[in-house]
Amino acid sequence: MYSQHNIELEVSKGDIANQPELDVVVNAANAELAPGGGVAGAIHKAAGHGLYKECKPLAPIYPGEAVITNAYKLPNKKIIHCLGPVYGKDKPEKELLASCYRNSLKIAESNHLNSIGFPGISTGIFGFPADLAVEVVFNTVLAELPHLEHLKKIKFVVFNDKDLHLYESKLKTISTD
Ligand code: AR6
Repeated sequence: MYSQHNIELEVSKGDIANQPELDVVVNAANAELAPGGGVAGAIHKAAGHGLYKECKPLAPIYPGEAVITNAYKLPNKKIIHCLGPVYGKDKPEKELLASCYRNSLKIAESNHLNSIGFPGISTGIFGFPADLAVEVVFNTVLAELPHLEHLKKIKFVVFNDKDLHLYESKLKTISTD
Protein backbone atom coordinates (compact mmCIF):
# COMPACT_ATOMS: atom_id res chain seq x y z
CA MET A 1 0.00 0.00 0.00
CA TYR A 2 1.20 3.48 -0.88
CA SER A 3 -0.28 6.78 0.16
CA GLN A 4 0.08 10.23 -1.33
CA HIS A 5 -2.07 13.36 -0.84
CA ASN A 6 -3.92 11.29 1.77
CA ILE A 7 -5.07 8.83 -0.89
CA GLU A 8 -4.22 5.13 -0.67
CA LEU A 9 -3.03 3.32 -3.80
CA GLU A 10 -3.37 -0.44 -3.59
CA VAL A 11 -2.83 -3.41 -5.90
CA SER A 12 -4.46 -6.79 -5.53
CA LYS A 13 -5.18 -9.87 -7.58
CA GLY A 14 -8.85 -10.71 -7.81
CA ASP A 15 -12.19 -10.33 -9.55
CA ILE A 16 -13.29 -6.75 -10.23
CA ALA A 17 -16.90 -7.96 -9.90
CA ASN A 18 -16.28 -8.99 -6.29
CA GLN A 19 -14.86 -5.95 -4.49
CA PRO A 20 -17.36 -5.28 -1.69
CA GLU A 21 -15.29 -2.65 0.10
CA LEU A 22 -15.22 -0.26 -2.88
CA ASP A 23 -17.80 2.44 -3.63
CA VAL A 24 -17.37 2.10 -7.38
CA VAL A 25 -15.73 -0.31 -9.81
CA VAL A 26 -14.73 0.46 -13.37
CA ASN A 27 -15.86 -1.72 -16.26
CA ALA A 28 -13.60 -2.26 -19.29
CA ALA A 29 -16.63 -1.86 -21.52
CA ASN A 30 -17.43 -2.18 -25.20
CA ALA A 31 -18.92 0.73 -27.17
CA GLU A 32 -22.44 -0.70 -26.86
CA LEU A 33 -22.12 -1.07 -23.08
CA ALA A 34 -23.31 -4.63 -23.58
CA PRO A 35 -22.30 -7.76 -21.71
CA GLY A 36 -19.19 -9.18 -23.42
CA GLY A 37 -16.20 -11.24 -22.37
CA GLY A 38 -13.55 -10.45 -19.76
CA VAL A 39 -14.32 -7.70 -17.27
CA ALA A 40 -17.56 -6.63 -18.99
CA GLY A 41 -18.82 -10.23 -18.95
CA ALA A 42 -18.00 -10.67 -15.25
CA ILE A 43 -19.60 -7.35 -14.26
CA HIS A 44 -22.82 -7.81 -16.23
CA LYS A 45 -23.17 -11.41 -15.05
CA ALA A 46 -22.77 -10.44 -11.40
CA ALA A 47 -24.89 -7.28 -11.65
CA GLY A 48 -27.84 -8.92 -13.38
CA HIS A 49 -30.05 -7.86 -16.26
CA GLY A 50 -31.07 -4.46 -14.85
CA LEU A 51 -27.60 -3.17 -15.65
CA TYR A 52 -27.86 -3.66 -19.40
CA LYS A 53 -31.30 -2.02 -19.38
CA GLU A 54 -29.79 1.11 -17.86
CA CYS A 55 -26.72 0.93 -20.14
CA LYS A 56 -28.53 0.61 -23.48
CA PRO A 57 -29.74 4.22 -23.82
CA LEU A 58 -26.30 5.55 -22.76
CA ALA A 59 -24.56 3.81 -25.70
CA PRO A 60 -22.59 4.17 -27.88
CA ILE A 61 -19.58 5.58 -26.06
CA TYR A 62 -16.23 6.39 -27.70
CA PRO A 63 -12.65 5.44 -26.78
CA GLY A 64 -11.53 7.34 -23.69
CA GLU A 65 -15.12 8.11 -22.64
CA ALA A 66 -16.77 6.94 -19.40
CA VAL A 67 -20.33 6.86 -18.05
CA ILE A 68 -21.74 5.96 -14.64
CA THR A 69 -24.64 3.66 -13.71
CA ASN A 70 -26.09 1.99 -10.67
CA ALA A 71 -24.48 -1.26 -9.55
CA TYR A 72 -27.56 -3.54 -9.21
CA LYS A 73 -26.45 -6.85 -7.66
CA LEU A 74 -22.80 -5.87 -7.46
CA PRO A 75 -21.72 -5.08 -3.90
CA ASN A 76 -20.79 -1.48 -4.83
CA LYS A 77 -22.71 1.81 -5.04
CA LYS A 78 -21.95 2.51 -8.69
CA ILE A 79 -20.25 1.23 -11.83
CA ILE A 80 -18.26 3.44 -14.19
CA HIS A 81 -18.12 2.05 -17.73
CA CYS A 82 -15.15 3.07 -19.78
CA LEU A 83 -14.23 2.22 -23.37
CA GLY A 84 -10.50 1.73 -23.75
CA PRO A 85 -8.65 2.04 -27.06
CA VAL A 86 -8.11 -1.04 -29.23
CA TYR A 87 -4.33 -1.25 -29.43
CA GLY A 88 -3.08 -0.53 -32.96
CA LYS A 89 -6.44 0.86 -34.07
CA ASP A 90 -7.72 3.71 -31.86
CA LYS A 91 -5.08 6.46 -31.80
CA PRO A 92 -3.38 8.09 -30.02
CA GLU A 93 -3.69 5.00 -27.85
CA LYS A 94 -1.74 6.19 -24.80
CA GLU A 95 -3.73 9.43 -24.61
CA LEU A 96 -7.01 7.57 -25.03
CA LEU A 97 -6.08 5.14 -22.26
CA ALA A 98 -5.08 8.08 -20.05
CA SER A 99 -8.49 9.68 -20.72
CA CYS A 100 -10.20 6.50 -19.50
CA TYR A 101 -8.51 6.71 -16.11
CA ARG A 102 -8.78 10.50 -15.84
CA ASN A 103 -12.46 10.58 -16.81
CA SER A 104 -13.29 7.71 -14.45
CA LEU A 105 -11.61 9.52 -11.54
CA LYS A 106 -13.42 12.75 -12.39
CA ILE A 107 -16.80 11.02 -12.55
CA ALA A 108 -16.18 9.22 -9.24
CA GLU A 109 -15.12 12.48 -7.66
CA SER A 110 -18.13 14.43 -8.89
CA ASN A 111 -20.37 11.69 -7.47
CA HIS A 112 -18.66 12.05 -4.07
CA LEU A 113 -17.47 8.43 -4.08
CA ASN A 114 -14.67 7.55 -1.64
CA SER A 115 -13.07 4.47 -3.18
CA ILE A 116 -12.63 3.14 -6.71
CA GLY A 117 -11.39 -0.10 -8.31
CA PHE A 118 -9.80 -0.27 -11.75
CA PRO A 119 -9.11 -3.32 -13.91
CA GLY A 120 -6.36 -3.16 -16.54
CA ILE A 121 -8.47 -1.38 -19.15
CA SER A 122 -7.61 -2.36 -22.76
CA THR A 123 -5.01 -4.96 -21.68
CA GLY A 124 -7.17 -8.01 -22.48
CA ILE A 125 -9.12 -8.42 -25.70
CA PHE A 126 -8.12 -4.87 -26.81
CA GLY A 127 -4.44 -5.91 -26.83
CA PHE A 128 -2.74 -3.00 -25.06
CA PRO A 129 0.63 -4.33 -23.74
CA ALA A 130 0.37 -4.47 -19.95
CA ASP A 131 3.83 -2.98 -19.33
CA LEU A 132 3.04 0.06 -21.50
CA ALA A 133 -0.40 0.40 -19.96
CA VAL A 134 0.93 0.42 -16.41
CA GLU A 135 3.13 3.45 -17.21
CA VAL A 136 0.13 5.34 -18.59
CA VAL A 137 -2.02 4.32 -15.63
CA PHE A 138 0.40 5.54 -12.98
CA ASN A 139 1.34 8.75 -14.82
CA THR A 140 -2.32 9.63 -15.19
CA VAL A 141 -3.49 8.65 -11.73
CA LEU A 142 -0.57 10.32 -9.91
CA ALA A 143 -1.19 13.55 -11.82
CA GLU A 144 -4.84 13.52 -10.73
CA LEU A 145 -4.22 12.90 -7.01
CA PRO A 146 -3.81 16.58 -6.04
CA HIS A 147 -7.23 17.35 -7.59
CA LEU A 148 -9.14 14.67 -5.69
CA GLU A 149 -11.10 15.60 -2.63
CA HIS A 150 -13.56 12.78 -1.97
CA LEU A 151 -11.62 9.78 -3.26
CA LYS A 152 -9.47 8.27 -0.52
CA LYS A 153 -8.64 4.89 -2.02
CA ILE A 154 -7.69 3.75 -5.51
CA LYS A 155 -7.34 0.00 -5.98
CA PHE A 156 -5.91 -1.71 -9.06
CA VAL A 157 -7.51 -5.13 -9.38
CA VAL A 158 -5.39 -7.36 -11.61
CA PHE A 159 -6.20 -10.82 -12.83
CA ASN A 160 -2.90 -12.70 -13.00
CA ASP A 161 0.49 -12.93 -11.26
CA LYS A 162 2.35 -11.25 -14.13
CA ASP A 163 0.22 -8.11 -13.88
CA LEU A 164 0.36 -8.22 -10.08
CA HIS A 165 4.16 -8.18 -10.31
CA LEU A 166 4.09 -5.33 -12.88
CA TYR A 167 1.85 -3.14 -10.71
CA GLU A 168 3.68 -3.96 -7.49
CA SER A 169 7.06 -3.12 -9.05
CA LYS A 170 5.70 0.18 -10.31
CA LEU A 171 4.21 1.01 -6.93
CA LYS A 172 7.60 0.29 -5.30
CA THR A 173 9.35 2.65 -7.73
CA ILE A 174 7.07 5.54 -6.94
CA SER A 175 7.22 4.82 -3.19
CA THR A 176 10.98 5.30 -3.22
CA ASP A 177 10.94 8.43 -5.47
N1 AR6 B 1 -11.53 -8.98 -12.82
C1 AR6 B 1 -10.39 -8.26 -12.99
N2 AR6 B 1 -9.68 -8.27 -14.15
C2 AR6 B 1 -10.15 -9.05 -15.15
C3 AR6 B 1 -11.33 -9.82 -15.05
C4 AR6 B 1 -12.04 -9.78 -13.82
N3 AR6 B 1 -13.16 -10.46 -13.62
N4 AR6 B 1 -11.53 -10.47 -16.24
C5 AR6 B 1 -10.49 -10.13 -17.05
N5 AR6 B 1 -9.66 -9.28 -16.39
P1 AR6 B 1 -10.80 -7.22 -20.99
P2 AR6 B 1 -10.36 -4.86 -22.69
C6 AR6 B 1 -8.43 -8.60 -16.87
O1 AR6 B 1 -10.61 -8.10 -22.18
O2 AR6 B 1 -9.00 -5.31 -23.12
C7 AR6 B 1 -14.84 -7.33 -23.51
O3 AR6 B 1 -15.34 -8.43 -24.16
C8 AR6 B 1 -7.81 -9.16 -18.13
O4 AR6 B 1 -6.87 -10.17 -17.81
O5 AR6 B 1 -11.95 -7.48 -20.11
O6 AR6 B 1 -10.56 -3.42 -22.33
C9 AR6 B 1 -15.66 -6.08 -23.75
O7 AR6 B 1 -16.97 -6.41 -24.10
C10 AR6 B 1 -7.12 -7.92 -18.71
O8 AR6 B 1 -5.86 -7.72 -18.10
O9 AR6 B 1 -10.94 -5.67 -21.43
C11 AR6 B 1 -14.92 -5.37 -24.84
O10 AR6 B 1 -15.37 -5.76 -26.13
C12 AR6 B 1 -8.03 -6.78 -18.29
O11 AR6 B 1 -8.81 -7.28 -17.22
C13 AR6 B 1 -13.49 -5.82 -24.68
O12 AR6 B 1 -13.54 -7.04 -23.99
C14 AR6 B 1 -8.95 -6.24 -19.36
O13 AR6 B 1 -9.43 -7.29 -20.16
C15 AR6 B 1 -12.69 -4.85 -23.84
O14 AR6 B 1 -11.35 -5.24 -23.87
